[in-house]
Amino acid sequence: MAQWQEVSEKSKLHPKPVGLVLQYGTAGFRTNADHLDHVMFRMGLLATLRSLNTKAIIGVMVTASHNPEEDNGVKLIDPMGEMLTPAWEVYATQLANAEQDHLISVLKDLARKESIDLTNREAEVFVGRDTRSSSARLSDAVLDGVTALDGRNKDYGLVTTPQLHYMVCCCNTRGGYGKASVEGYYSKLSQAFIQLTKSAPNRTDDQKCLLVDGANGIGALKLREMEPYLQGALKVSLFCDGTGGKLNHQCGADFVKVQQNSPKGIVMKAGERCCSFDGDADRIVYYYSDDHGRFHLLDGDKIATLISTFLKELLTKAGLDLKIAVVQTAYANGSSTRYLEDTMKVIVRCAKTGVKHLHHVAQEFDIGVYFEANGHGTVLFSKAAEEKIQQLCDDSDGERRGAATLLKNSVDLINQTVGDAISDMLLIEAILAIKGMTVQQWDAIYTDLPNRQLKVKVSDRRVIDTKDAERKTVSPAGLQEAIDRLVERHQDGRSFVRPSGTEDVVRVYSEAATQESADALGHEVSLAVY
Ligand code: NG1
Ligand code: ZN
Repeated sequence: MAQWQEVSEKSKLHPKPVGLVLQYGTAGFRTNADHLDHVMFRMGLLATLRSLNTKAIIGVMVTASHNPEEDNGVKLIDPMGEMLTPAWEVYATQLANAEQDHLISVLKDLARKESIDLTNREAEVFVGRDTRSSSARLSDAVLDGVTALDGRNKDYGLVTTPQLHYMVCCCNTRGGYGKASVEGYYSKLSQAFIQLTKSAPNRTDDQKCLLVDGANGIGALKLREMEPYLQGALKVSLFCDGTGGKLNHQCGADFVKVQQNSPKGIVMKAGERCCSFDGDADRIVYYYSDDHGRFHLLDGDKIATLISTFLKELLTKAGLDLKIAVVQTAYANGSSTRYLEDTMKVIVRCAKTGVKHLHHVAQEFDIGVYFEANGHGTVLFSKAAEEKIQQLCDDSDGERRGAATLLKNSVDLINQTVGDAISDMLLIEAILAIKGMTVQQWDAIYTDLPNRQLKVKVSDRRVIDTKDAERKTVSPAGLQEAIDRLVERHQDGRSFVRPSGTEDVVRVYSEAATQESADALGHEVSLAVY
């Protein structure tokens, strides 16, 4: 078939380094940008086949998120804006690792297995990229892959990861989710934010101010673009905006979360509300410095607590009987889980690391609030929940209608396709405004247990196998028993280890009653892993 010949010819322009093996992990493919040209071309091919398979538009985002500038990566977006389905992650890995001579047979195999009609010319792929210097040429390689299989493409250029998820979802739901353009995204979110903050008429100018660290990446660019749409309802002071510093270097959500410190060079006044995006703006963390100059982090767990409390209170006021749950991972601070279960009385579930796992669990509820501790998360509303909220807006009055309207505006403000730093930030700002809460009051809802995250380099991280949403190890033999013995020696101790899905390391997490104890436990467990 001529088509295969064309693919074969074009693939020679994107040769695979012999022997290079990569895996489609929790965040797609991610490695040094110099090793990714063939992967990008092949992901263009794969997205085209997935589009034919689903008869819908598929997204391809070129980004390595919080990784260093030298890295890059790629992830595919399925029709409703969600992460690529697991069976196709396997195909992605097979395709990326096929040596040049085997590429066509791997593709043919895939097409046969999935009964893909290759005579169909209806495939369409949306492509977006972050601000890395390698991203433009790598996204061109994706486009080459799409055209090699006669797919149509739309290149959105520089967009945040969640913006591309939003576009894919908008088009596949035929406008039902919003207008599929960056302007459509800005308008939808801004309108919802402005409506929500109208319920907080006494906001002072001080309360409207927010310091935002854009990680020197795409989030900074897009937030600046969005500002006029917000019509002064939020006053952003943007730093790490990409004009001077290097992407993710000593700034950004991952740096702040892991270092438990503010971005380098930022001057914070005591009590000032600050937040950091990551390199593709799908994560956010908040923080402030107190009167003694002490740094306080409000991570994904604190965000999930604030949002779920707000939504639960509105459900009560609206008299809506909807089942709300919070989905966390093993990295969630023990204090947050205890607070949510014991004080807030909401259902809490634990999922494996990687938002696709959390997303899946959240879909089981009327309202599923999911956040990784690192600040990656969103809220999902079931169709039935959205309909009930809409109905109440139309049919009720007084306090019930007021609460239903706030719920409706929250639904519109939230990017339900994936964690979104801009959307999460606006929701948090609106909640704080409506509740008249300072960042300190939000922080005081519960006190985090001191914790530590460490990385251990081992010769093969895959020897570590886990169960119980990664909270226990099953192999190598004896490791879990060793961790249990170490944990017992620390008050409020908890620790677990798991192989990273994005880096060649084993991650060690520990928490305990004091920082010294959490650090010591982390160190002891690292030695047990090594
Ligand atoms: P790995 O490298 O598998 O731990 C990291 C984050 C995840 C997720 C992915 C994708 C931690 C501990 N892990 O995964 O939560 O965000 O990157 O970006 O933060
Ligand atoms: Zn990210």
